[in-house]
Amino acid sequence: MPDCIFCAIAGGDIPGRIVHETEHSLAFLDVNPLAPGHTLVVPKDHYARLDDVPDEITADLFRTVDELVPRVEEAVDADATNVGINNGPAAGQEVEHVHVHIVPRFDDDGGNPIHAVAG
Ligand code: IU
Repeated sequence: MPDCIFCAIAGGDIPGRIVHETEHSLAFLDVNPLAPGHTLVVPKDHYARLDDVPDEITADLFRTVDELVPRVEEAVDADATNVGINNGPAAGQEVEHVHVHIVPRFDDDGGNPIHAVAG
């Protein structure tokens, strides 16, 4: 999709700090992290909303998230993670390319729930 920043990262047209890749999914560090290790997992192809994503790619996306959560926690010595999607502009989605946030959390970071994950 022209003018989509995550398509540009997935296509290698602009650099991203990529941490993992599968056939359908790409994981990279958020440029404006809410916490050290804040990672985004996206389908390589452009879909604006979660219900636009074909089932096979949704499965790959969430399998990738599931695999990455413990690795992200270990990498930054986190105690927990918030995992979330802002699905649609009214929910705070700023980049119109589906992305799952993995936000590391720490015992001493206040423990506030993240109701809307925003960068
Ligand atoms: P949101 O769920 O659409 O609100 O989150 C978008 C995220 O994408 C946000 O955390 C930004 O910091 C992040 N991001 C990025 O990592 N790289 C970019 O070039 C842009 C946004 I634009």
